[in-house]
Amino acid sequence: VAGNFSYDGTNGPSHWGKEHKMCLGKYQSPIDIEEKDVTTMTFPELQFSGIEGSHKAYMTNNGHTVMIQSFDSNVPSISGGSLNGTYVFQQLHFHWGQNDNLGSEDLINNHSFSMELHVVFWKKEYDSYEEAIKRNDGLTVLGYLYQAMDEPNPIFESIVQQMPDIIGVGSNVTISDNNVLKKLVAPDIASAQNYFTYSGSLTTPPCLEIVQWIDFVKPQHISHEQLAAFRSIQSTDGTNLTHNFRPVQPLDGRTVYRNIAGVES
Ligand code: B30
Ligand code: ZN
Repeated sequence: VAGNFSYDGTNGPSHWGKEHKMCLGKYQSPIDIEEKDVTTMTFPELQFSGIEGSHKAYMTNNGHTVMIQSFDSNVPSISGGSLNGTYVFQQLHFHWGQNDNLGSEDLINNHSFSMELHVVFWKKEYDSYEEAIKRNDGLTVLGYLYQAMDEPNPIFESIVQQMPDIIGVGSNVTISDNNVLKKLVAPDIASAQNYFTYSGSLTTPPCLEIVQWIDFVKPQHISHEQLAAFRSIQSTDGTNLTHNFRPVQPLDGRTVYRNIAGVES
């Protein structure tokens, strides 16, 4: 829990730049990805390690999202793709909206999805998260878009069932499902090479411009009811955290790439 930023009023996104100058920078996230403007590219295979097996994980209400971390020695990592080096899992968290028609941070062709999952990794070469965030290639974040539907997604069963335990800011609970991390970090190996990638920032203060974004093209799904559970947690100001997405920021000449998987060699 850091800072007193929020998503409305005098601490809302348009005011973040007063205390955090970098939020006014040129390479901010999220963005609207226009498919007609992307540059196709064949990157080396994006590789996931350490996702097999179970991971003890806990979830926290940090006042601005539901965050999941692991206290397991078997930590997921990723390499390949547009990345230079190996990146180690730090945490994952969610962004959602007041209703199911909005909530994702990144947009595709100006279309909002109902929720977005961010899986945050730091560059192993820098030895710790705290050191990595001082470097311009310190982090990579995987973005998964979720569309609300009638059908529940079994991945969210334990999270939704345990949500009442983290209503208060600062509260946390051990997640009963030890496979939740694996299922959220790499839900669909068949679609894992189909992504957009671009250079951007943290989407919350301090808005550091240190993130290689990897946004998967294929949306995942969640039920309307499961999504509603996320809106039940409290925010720093004591009201319900009904929404926590930052509006899109100017692309300002940046290139967004789309990976077109090559032939395996
Ligand atoms: S995001 O994926 O671009 N939304 C941070 C990491 C990823 C994103 C945004 C922010 C980050 O590291 N923030 C500062 C550290 N935070 C972690 C956090 O997620 O939430 C720790 C903290 O406060 O003390 Cu609030
Ligand atoms: Zn995020």
